[in-house]
Amino acid sequence: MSTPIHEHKERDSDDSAWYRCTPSSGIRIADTLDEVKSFAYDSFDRLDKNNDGFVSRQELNEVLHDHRWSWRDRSYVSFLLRRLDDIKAAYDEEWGDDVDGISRVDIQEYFNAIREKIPGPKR
Ligand SMILES: [Ca+2]
Repeated sequence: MSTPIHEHKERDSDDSAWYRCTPSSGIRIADTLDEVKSFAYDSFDRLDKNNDGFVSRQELNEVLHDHRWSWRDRSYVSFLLRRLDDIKAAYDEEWGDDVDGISRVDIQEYFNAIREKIPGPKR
């Protein structure tokens, strides 16, 4: 685990500055979404600390305040936290109402759906 050399202020990682930078560019927003999706997928096992198959609000909040994660990683986590309700509703697991968290399937369904709404070239 590396030691952060320079930390942005908490406000920066907790807010959507990087997202606001791309107000009109569908292509760049699409790239950002792809980055968040890749992060959520690649880091799922690390985010799901109790290995129940869901990344819960609490687990995301812990990462958000864990400075061993880079500010960029935490900005992705912040993105996921703000959209947690939307993401977990993307796919109905039969026990979905009981779990305040998102599964890999939720992530896949959510980003597939949101990607359809963004103008710009599809890959
Ligand atoms: Ca979990």
